[in-house]
Amino acid sequence: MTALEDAPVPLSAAGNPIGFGRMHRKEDVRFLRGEGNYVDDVQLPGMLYGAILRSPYAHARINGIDTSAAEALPGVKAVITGAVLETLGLAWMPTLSYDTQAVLATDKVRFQGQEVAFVVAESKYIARDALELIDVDYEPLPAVADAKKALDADAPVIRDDKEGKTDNHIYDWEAGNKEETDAAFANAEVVVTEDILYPRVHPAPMETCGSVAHMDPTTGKLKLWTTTQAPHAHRTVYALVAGLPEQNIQVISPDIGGGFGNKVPIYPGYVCSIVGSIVTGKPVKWMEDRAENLMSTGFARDYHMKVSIASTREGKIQAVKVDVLADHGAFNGVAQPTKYPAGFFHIFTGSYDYPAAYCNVTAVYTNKAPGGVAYACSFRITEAVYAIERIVDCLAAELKMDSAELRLKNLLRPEQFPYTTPTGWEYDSGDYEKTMRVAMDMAGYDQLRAEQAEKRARGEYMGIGISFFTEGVGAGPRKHMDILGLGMADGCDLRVHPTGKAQVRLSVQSQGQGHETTFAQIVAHELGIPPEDIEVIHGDTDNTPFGLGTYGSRSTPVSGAAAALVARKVRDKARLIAAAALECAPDDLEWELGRWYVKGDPERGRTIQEIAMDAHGALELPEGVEGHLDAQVVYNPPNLTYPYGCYICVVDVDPGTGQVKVRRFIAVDDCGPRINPMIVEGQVHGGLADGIGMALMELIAFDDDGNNLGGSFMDYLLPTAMECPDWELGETVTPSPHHPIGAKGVGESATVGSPAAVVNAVIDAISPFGVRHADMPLTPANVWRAIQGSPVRT
Ligand code: PCD
Repeated sequence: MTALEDAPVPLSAAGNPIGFGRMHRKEDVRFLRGEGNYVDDVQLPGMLYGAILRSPYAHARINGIDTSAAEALPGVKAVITGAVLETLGLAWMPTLSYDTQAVLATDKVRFQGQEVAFVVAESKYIARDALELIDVDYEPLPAVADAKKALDADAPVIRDDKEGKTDNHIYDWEAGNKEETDAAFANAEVVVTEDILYPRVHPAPMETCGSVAHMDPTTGKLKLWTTTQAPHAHRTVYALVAGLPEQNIQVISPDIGGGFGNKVPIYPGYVCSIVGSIVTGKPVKWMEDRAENLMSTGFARDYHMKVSIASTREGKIQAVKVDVLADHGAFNGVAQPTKYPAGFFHIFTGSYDYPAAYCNVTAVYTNKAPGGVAYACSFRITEAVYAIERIVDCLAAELKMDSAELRLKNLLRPEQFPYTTPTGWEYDSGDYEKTMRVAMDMAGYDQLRAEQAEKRARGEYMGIGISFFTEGVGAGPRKHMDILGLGMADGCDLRVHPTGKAQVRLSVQSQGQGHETTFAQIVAHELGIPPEDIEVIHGDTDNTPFGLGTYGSRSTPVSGAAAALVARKVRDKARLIAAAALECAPDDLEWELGRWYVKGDPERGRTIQEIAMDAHGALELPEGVEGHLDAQVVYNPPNLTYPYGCYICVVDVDPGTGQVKVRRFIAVDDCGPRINPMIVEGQVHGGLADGIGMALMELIAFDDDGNNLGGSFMDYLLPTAMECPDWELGETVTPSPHHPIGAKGVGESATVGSPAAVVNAVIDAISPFGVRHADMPLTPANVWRAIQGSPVRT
């Protein structure tokens, strides 16, 4: 399959690769001109505007809500409360993890920023003014914001709405073999244990969440434009929850200004806009602002991990175990396959070869916003990679061994693939050492270490951090994976028009990653139709086949496979039609890109465009071949794909201020063949910036009363170009053996792999002060405190 990359790809008349290659993004024609069409751009005649009243308290009983003054404000059309929703059976909704979540609070508020009432008015300003006229009688209750206190006997019970619930425990879950792991630890020469926090962070997409709902009172059809990464799954959930007939619901996900997992859940605001439209008979738009997005929509991580590693004195790893306390906030709103309540966390064994591993995860409710979404992470793999890559560095420090040498000693070897991990994953393919050597060569690893030694002697603190990660992306095989009972297979339809131009309909939704380009390239690669002649249609449930949506980097592994296979189906049909036109047997035909021709007589052939016309024209088609040139498939992946990579980060730390400067970042990714290398590099750039943000500055903190201290971009810091070095990217290409084009997902790789490299580099820099670990974010204050010997531990 490497040959794919090497083979020269013919160019179309427009200069685009007819197949894989660096094609400019089709969608940029509108994005770069500011002409994208986002939910907030939707304008409908008679449209009204919604706004949400949110709780100022993290925990309080609601004794009453007086909406009369708000209702009396001119321009207000409706004020909806939990009590109103109760009459419709909609005060509570299911989460994607089989929990329940309040749409509008009825009994209590359980986190600061929780939805309490929804105003519908003629303008968004009137709607916001009306919020101030709603009088809620709150009775404040003690709050628990610290997961470690959530299971204390005297902790307030948050979910007393659940019958018989007397504590804040959600679930216990385990993976791996406890006995074997304990035995390995009991006999180990070296054991290192560290408490490692992956703090709560937020996906913070550029576009916040929102929706426009229009329930047509005449036809009974609900049209919902909404910021969703999973339009089909959302439609089914609305049908199930609200009892609306599914064929009467059309979910449209237009251009989405970034998702990063934030737009996978169904939020109360979406439901309120629907109810608002039902109540008023008019379209209702609801768009949250930045503070609302940061305070109430799906957060990520919040994993308190106790990680232990056992090894020989020579550095051969023997076992790893992890104890996790997972903070889920007030409602368990995680979106992930049902069978795995802790997501894919049990991939924490990483990229190394050892026989025993075990983890157990205990999840708790706290008075914080719900979520636990897979922010640029295939269901908790970011936490897993961080745990193993941090503890391997701690082990290197303990053994006084170079961290690259320790990794090289333990990496899985190419002949071990397909490799089954001690916790049950089957890695499909990999040549890890090769990738690591490429990264080390690009970095000039030995010179960097020499430079570091020289600088240390002068009292300068330079650090080198490595992270080697393996991800499992492309959820997932139906036998193992569903969300709310919906299997994770994806449909794809392809229609070639009489003139040879095509439309491909996807079940997945793009939120910026370039599907309109890359899926056209996949079809071009299989059929030889120029990518500019192929329109990619997505994000509208009335016009696309069913599928579970875009997250966990699943589009290329699942829908990308579906697109390749549907094109191959069309190619097979085209062969039968070409044979009829050429008056020969299908077996006598040979394929070259864009054309079937007669074996041994290459002049005699039909191009795919000619075949398309034949398929719609007067040509007499063979027995059993229907007219037209189209096909559809539903693809159920046999396994996940396992992209991987090696990242090396170089930092300089100012010990006087704790300031970290990321000087270099080398990222070598292996995601199999790259459909569009330029898009892949863009994906990696974005993820690396994310990683710097999480490692060095992003944090949603809470005070003891549950007040959110990260509710604006003044407090919740995002990285800018100033904090990012010039990324140095490399690649190796190891195809997935089970994917039709060998491609693995890559959209989240850099976010998953980079935080550990940055933190490892910072700790390496300040290790002369005796520091072995400090928690993210490594802000100047936290680094300074770590240097002083009292790292901040949350
Ligand atoms: N690719 C290529 N090649 C290969 C792979 C891939 O070319 N081999 C490309 C494709 O096609 C696309 C991209 O790249 O275009 C990506 O891919 P993937 O990996 O498959 O992924 P998807 O599914 O598509 O996507 C998703 C992701 C995610 S998941 C996230 S977070 C993020 C990423 O994506 N997000 C975002 N990226 C991005 N970008 C942008 N711009 N925006 C956004 O939002 Mo999650 O779970 O949701 O959390």
